[in-house]
Amino acid sequence: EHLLPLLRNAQWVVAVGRDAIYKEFIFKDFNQAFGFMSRVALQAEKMDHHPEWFNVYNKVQITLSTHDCRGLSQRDITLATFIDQASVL
Ligand code: H2B
Repeated sequence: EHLLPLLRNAQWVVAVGRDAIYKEFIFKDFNQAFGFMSRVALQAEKMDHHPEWFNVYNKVQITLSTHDCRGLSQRDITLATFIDQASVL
């Protein structure tokens, strides 16, 4: 239980073997996780910049990269910042 805040404070890390960043988010339950995903989805559409993500129940794993430049771009940093804010709403 006390491990969850640690996980949520974890920073984005460089994805293994990729020019991309990765972070895992843990929520109380599926409803919280999916609410978070909905907020991120709306922002992703606005930005035309979309996450690679995987959800199981209360866990959401997200990888961000820019296919257009086959690496990281400012758009990834901007979306990551939004995602962090959306995760503590
Ligand atoms: N999302 C991400 N993460 N990287 C991209 O390069 C990207 C995207 N390109 N969303 C956009 C859509 C592009 O494919 C469309 C055609 O605008």
